[in-house]
Amino acid sequence: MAPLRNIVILTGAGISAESGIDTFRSAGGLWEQHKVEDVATPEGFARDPDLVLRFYDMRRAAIQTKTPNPAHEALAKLDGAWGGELLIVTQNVDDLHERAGATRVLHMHGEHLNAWCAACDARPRWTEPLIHRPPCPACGEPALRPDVVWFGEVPYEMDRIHAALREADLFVSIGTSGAVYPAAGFVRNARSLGAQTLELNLEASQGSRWFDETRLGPASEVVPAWVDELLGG
Ligand code: BV8
Repeated sequence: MAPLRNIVILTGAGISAESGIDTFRSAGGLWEQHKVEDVATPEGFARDPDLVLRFYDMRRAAIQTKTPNPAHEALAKLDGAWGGELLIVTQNVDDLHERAGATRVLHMHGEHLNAWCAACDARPRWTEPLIHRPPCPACGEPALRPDVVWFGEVPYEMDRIHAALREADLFVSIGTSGAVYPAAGFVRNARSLGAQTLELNLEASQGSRWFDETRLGPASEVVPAWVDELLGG
């Protein structure tokens, strides 16, 4: 087996669950409280922008009260120690990977702590509410929206993701249900390109059959154990 040098890690809401951030599809999860088409689509935003801005204002405020958990910390440790290529591709819009110290992180669905100006395309760092339509710091227009990828919109940096998948010896998926594309298709891309595939999740996911190995358990336990194993701890 080729020496293991290049790793791509896909993370989802499950890695932040133990930090107290709601997942989407679990009981009482975000999609039970809100209709996806109303709060996470461009059409929903056009129909009722206040509903959408309040939804993201609530989540943006909430993540700033949360802290990274041992799963985020373990990936940050791996990021600091791994000499080969490593890319953490997260579907999450929280900043817990970075707050744990990880640097090789790509937010394919955007970030809560950025706003996006529909008038001048600026993406200012943003920690405050958007409901009262604050002016864009770059152009002054009251045209800021959450810098997140809604359903029907193209995810960010797909070329960089596919380039990393092409080089990957190992593809690892952590805390995701495999319900949302194109992220849910990465395991099959990686597999067809010859990578080993490993899933770390609380329960089997919609894509479990595509993985060479699945380890079940809470991320705060299975991720540190896997990282220590990899680093030969
Ligand atoms: C696009 C940002 C074109 C906003 C999000 C093909 C087939 C069918 C449909 C489609 C298709 N292609 C496209 C679609 C349409 C759509 C889609 O996939 N629909 C689904 C619902 C069928 N996709 C799109 O619209 C995408 N855009 O396709 O553009 C294109 C494509 C490619 C190239 C060019 C153009 C855009 C999708 C992005 C939407 N935005 N988020 C926001 O956050 O509000 S998606 C959002 O939901 C998240 O980012 C994430 O991606 C998804 C939620 O999934 P998970 O993170 O997995 O969370 P979930 O709750 O589902 O599961 C949690 C898991 O964790 C569970 O398995 C659980 O067991 C586990 N867990 C829980 N606790 C723990 C744990 N694991 C470990 N430890 C624990 N403690």
